[in-house]
Amino acid sequence: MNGYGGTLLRVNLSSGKISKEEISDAMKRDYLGGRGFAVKLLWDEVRSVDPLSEKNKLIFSIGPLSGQMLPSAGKMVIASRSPLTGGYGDGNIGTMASVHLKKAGYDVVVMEGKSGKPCYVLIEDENVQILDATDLWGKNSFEAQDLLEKKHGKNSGVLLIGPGGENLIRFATVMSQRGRAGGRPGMGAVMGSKNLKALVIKGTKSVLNFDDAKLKEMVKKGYEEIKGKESYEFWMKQGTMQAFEWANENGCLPTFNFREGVFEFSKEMDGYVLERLHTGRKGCPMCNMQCGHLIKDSSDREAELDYENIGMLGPNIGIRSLPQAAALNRMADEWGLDTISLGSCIGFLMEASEKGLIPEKIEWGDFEAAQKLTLEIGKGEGLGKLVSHGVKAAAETLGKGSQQWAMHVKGLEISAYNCHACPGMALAFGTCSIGAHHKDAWIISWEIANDRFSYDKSKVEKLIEFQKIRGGFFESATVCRLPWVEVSFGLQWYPEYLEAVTGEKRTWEDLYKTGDRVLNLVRAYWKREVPSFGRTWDYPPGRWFEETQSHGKVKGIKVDRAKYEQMLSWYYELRGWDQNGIPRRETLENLGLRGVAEEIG
Ligand code: PTT
Ligand code: SF4
Repeated sequence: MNGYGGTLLRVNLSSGKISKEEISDAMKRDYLGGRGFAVKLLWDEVRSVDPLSEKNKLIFSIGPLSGQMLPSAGKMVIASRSPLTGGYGDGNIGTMASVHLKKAGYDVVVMEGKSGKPCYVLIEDENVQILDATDLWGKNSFEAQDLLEKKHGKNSGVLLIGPGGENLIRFATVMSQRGRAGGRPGMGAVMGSKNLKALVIKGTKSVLNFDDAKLKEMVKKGYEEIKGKESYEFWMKQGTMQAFEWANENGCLPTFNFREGVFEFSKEMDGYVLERLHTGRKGCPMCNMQCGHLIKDSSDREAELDYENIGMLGPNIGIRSLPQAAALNRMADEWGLDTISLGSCIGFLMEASEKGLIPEKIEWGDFEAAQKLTLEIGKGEGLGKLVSHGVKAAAETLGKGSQQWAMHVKGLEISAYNCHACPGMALAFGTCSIGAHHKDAWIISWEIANDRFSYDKSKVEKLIEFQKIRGGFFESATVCRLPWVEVSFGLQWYPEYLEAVTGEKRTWEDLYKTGDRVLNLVRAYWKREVPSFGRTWDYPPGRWFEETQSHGKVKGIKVDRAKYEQMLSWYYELRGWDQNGIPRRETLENLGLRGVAEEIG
């Protein structure tokens, strides 16, 4: 099938063996790419392994649209069995490595085993080498990127870890291009456990598409459509930071470890402040709506901002200065730590201190303390050790009721949306494939604009529709979803792009079915790998059920547990899962997953 590199590359870091396999058309048709390829490989090859042992595998995969010259297509999925959650984990990173991987002729790289010493892998088309990385080990992700670019060229695709990944911090991410991060559920730690500092890719071949002329014409129209959208201008000014003011107004801005949803000082650090401090913009390849906004942080260093980062490293820990939150963001990028989990861990420690559960005094908003904690977390030392496995594990260690306000689902810390008064988004976090991430369904903006307080079945149906598009399609086609989400770029373009690239005609109904296959296989993977997995894993933390915010427009409101239960039951019914949340045999069989049904049956 056209549009793919067509080859899976396997690198065994224990034995040094490098091998290549053809990817079948059936695999391409059934799983599309990215997340689809990753979960199929994990299902087939990674069972009952310690996520940080050499038996785990780390998968880098792209889809038919990734790396192509079309809107926002420079994305790549990085997946593995997660050391943070124990289940399926992945992330989606924007990187030149996506373009180079496609041009080198590969769709998937599977990293296996463990190198005896620090190494990096260099892929130059057919030529693949495992090289010494002793001099890179211990370097932060900016320094190591500089050194690798110096050696292999400024335009090479580089994926790498910072010291957080080397130190096996369970929410370490993979980094690229000084500020792109991917793989929230500890993909950086898996990379570190293999002694793999980096992957450098240089591809020079052209991609064989089915109809390049048609693709070119449609792509031109696509880019024009994006630029012509009403919301484009404002997006270019604030990017994802436009959500800051909106979240605050609607009581969703995570504040003081998600205790509140309105931050008194939000005007000191929202998107308009960003506009005033703006020094430049960065982004992923092929994108004409780049969202990486740069400012000078409190140490006068350049930092790339996003709403999630600032929400979690600002109000969530009581910090009221944008340059200070940016400095923590920059530290997280250097250390290769996920900003969302980092903000949640610091918030957890601040609350523990306030409640007298730990002897250390750490005040909300104490920037120096937050910097110190970030370093300790990156090293896994001092108080950082308590949270280096995430807030779920920290609360299990600490006890004393802290489980109620350890803000995670399935062990993954919650992205920056407080849901005391957003039951649909609470369910989206509850049922996301990798734990509490907004990537599979950001229903919150629809929910607030439509019927915020309802617990109707129609809301559950809407949630599933979002999951099919976002978690199903975008993660497997492996292109950025933000053109659609943020400027309403037409979804109808994607089947057309796919046809021009692969030569296969697919409707959105077909793509939904592919997405369902992928999401059901992810669910089956959780069931197989985590013995206690079931309904109880699909609940957000007690804080949203038992506590309310003290001020703002949703003051006094909390998620109604009985109604959440009802929504969850409808969700399972609509998905074709039993009431313990496990896919039914006929659901799996209808998706061509009979063998999977037999294994988890
Ligand atoms: C993503 C998660 C997000 S989602 C953000 S900000 W966001 C955080 N960014 C981090 C960062 O930066 N540094 C850091 N050390 N940790 C970080 N952790 C957080 O990671 C990201 C963009 C964004 S910005 C979003 S919404 C969209 N996410 C997409 C997605 O998931 N799928 C998809 N097909 N397209 C997407 N487009 C957008 O990509 P994870 P990136 Mg990301 C500094 O990684 O694990 O998926 O978690 O990759 O290149 O940085 O792009 O307001
Ligand atoms: Fe990357 Fe942002 Fe563009 Fe998406 S919108 S491709 S995340 S720069």
